Amino acid sequence: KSNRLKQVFQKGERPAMGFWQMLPGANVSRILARSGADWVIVDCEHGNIDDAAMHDAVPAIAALGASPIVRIPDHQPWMVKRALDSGAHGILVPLIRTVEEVRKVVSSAKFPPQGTRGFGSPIALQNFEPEPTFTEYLQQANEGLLTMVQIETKEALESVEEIVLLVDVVFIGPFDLGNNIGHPVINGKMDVELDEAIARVLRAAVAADKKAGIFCSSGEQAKQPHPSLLKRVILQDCSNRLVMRIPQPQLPADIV
Ligand code: 3PY
Repeated sequence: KSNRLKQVFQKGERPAMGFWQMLPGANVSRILARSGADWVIVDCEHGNIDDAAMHDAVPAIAALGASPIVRIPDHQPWMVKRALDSGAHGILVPLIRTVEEVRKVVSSAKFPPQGTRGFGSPIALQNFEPEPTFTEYLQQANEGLLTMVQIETKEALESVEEIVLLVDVVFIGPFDLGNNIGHPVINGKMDVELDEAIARVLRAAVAADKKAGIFCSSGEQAKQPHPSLLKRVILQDCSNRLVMRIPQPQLPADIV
């Protein structure tokens, strides 16, 4: 199926918006995918979603035209493989620390010669329309899949200018990033050090002409202009329904 998130990125006319699925069930996926989201994150890191539930959620989302993106629990190659074999249009990788980890993730997401991904699942192949030949599939999968890593550790922040060159999207986890640099989000408020850390991620994305994204905790938050992210970030409707916006990286003049 076409990768809607990638298309929104390619057009570049507006931020992409998505929801966060933390509860299992294909009907939960359908409700989220139907609500106009460009993408739905199937959260296998913190959500109550195991491997079988992921395999139910991903095709349900894709069938409704949104992009299923799996947040894998860790950066292990076998987790990348299982998420992509389920038909995900991309992966979101949490708690990245080093450039080497990112290289490994990207390599595990691509078939040879670009990477080291193993082939075996007919499911992912059938997700492409029209169904490609085997050779076409390998090429389309390598070109089409989105690699997204979270910048939410001190180490990743310090290497973000290098990391961003390797992936499609750098995605800020403000809660973990705040905790890991010693400036946690308190009552929804970010202090100046966290704000500057976020701005650094955006600067890196702008310089590399890549996409950046961030998680927001409320609809209100997404509507408010953020000193670093301008207006469009991510929002949460209620505890289990999050809307996320991946902005065109843009910086206010006083930060550039
Ligand atoms: C964070 O804010 O740390 C996240 O990863 C959002 O889930």
